[in-house]
Amino acid sequence: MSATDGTQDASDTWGPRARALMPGGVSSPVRSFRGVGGEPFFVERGAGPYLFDLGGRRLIDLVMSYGPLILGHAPEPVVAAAAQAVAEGLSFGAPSPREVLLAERITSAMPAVEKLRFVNSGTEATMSALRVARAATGRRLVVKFSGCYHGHHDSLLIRAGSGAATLGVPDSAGVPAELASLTVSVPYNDTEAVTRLFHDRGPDIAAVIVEPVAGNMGTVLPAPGFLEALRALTWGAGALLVFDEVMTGFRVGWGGVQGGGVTPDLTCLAKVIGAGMPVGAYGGRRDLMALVAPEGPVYQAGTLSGNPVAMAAGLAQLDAIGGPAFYDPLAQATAALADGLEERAARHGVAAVAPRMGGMMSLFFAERAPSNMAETEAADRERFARFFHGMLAEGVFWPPSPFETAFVSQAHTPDVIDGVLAAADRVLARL
Ligand code: HOZ
Repeated sequence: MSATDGTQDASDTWGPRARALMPGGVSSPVRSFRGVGGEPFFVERGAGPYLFDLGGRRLIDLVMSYGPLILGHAPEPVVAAAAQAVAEGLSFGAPSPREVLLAERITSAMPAVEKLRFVNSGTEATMSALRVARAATGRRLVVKFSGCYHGHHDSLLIRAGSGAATLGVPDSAGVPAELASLTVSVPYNDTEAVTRLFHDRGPDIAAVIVEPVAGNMGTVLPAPGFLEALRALTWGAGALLVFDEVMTGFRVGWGGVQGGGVTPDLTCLAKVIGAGMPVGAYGGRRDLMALVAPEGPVYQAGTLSGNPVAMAAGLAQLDAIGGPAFYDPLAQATAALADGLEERAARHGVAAVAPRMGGMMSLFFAERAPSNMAETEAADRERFARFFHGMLAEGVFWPPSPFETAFVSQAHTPDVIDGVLAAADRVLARL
């Protein structure tokens, strides 16, 4: 659909039509701007670091489809690979070589992922990983952390972050209490609470699932020793450690957060490995993945899983990234943005912190970086909403919730970062 195709050319004509037919007028709740007020714009196209809306605006994009677009919008090698795959057939329902090639790239970058299964989203990946964990251990209980978001399946919509936190429904309606009681949520970074839980209920715990750098309550970093403690506790109790690297995988480094040394039993991936196409994967120890059908008794399937166009896009993106050397410049660009925002906020007397890791970061209007959900909730949300709308008016699209992460891509060159900072300077001066 083009702004110039003779239909309609502005978001305020599409919004009512969308809201008449789709809940909130959106296909995923966080897009509705409910966390900041107002109505979303409609996108015409993306290019590099920019989104172009139907009103003719060019916006510097820091949402970047919530993470997959690490090379920017519509990067030439990814578009070319996807276009060629489209020409060769949209879906086969049979194996094709690109699945093997993408699996080889992922497993060589993440040695703990010895074997994997492609799915269509992060939600499917975490849902399936928990099924494997329960089958492998014969236990039912799952431990998660408040503010972590692992997709929208029933077992994990418990004290969930992202849109669920933004809309005030962290424990979604429609999840049976019996099922919810099988998930225990504890505060992120609270090693003592997890230790107590293992002391009390260790033999019942099938798995601990964690975002090893949290990105769905804004960006919250793991405290030193937190992930190591989870590893030790799960090992000690015969439970599995599941890293949800949907956001961090191939985003904070070539080997994800687990490249830093803590090895999970199972890993969930999506976003960057699909380059913006609907792709997810779960994988891990060979003996665990041997439980998955058709090798084992854990059933999990998908007509579109391993889709050839999605595989082609993901493969082209990982090949363009190339390896670990890609990530230093990305982290530097992100740090330049985060440091620059903190400096400008301080200059204008606005309390703000910008935690960052690799190509992800947040801005919290708070005195110090939050370490858990309660602290992210305590940051000034009203001020965040004014910052968001101020930036949008200045031509910068920041994530429309303090419980989302901003993403920097390779296309966010120093001049683009300078443009964001110049806009932020004007906005922060008025906050
Ligand atoms: N934090 C979400 C993805 N992990 C944002 C995307 C969405 O819910 O639409």
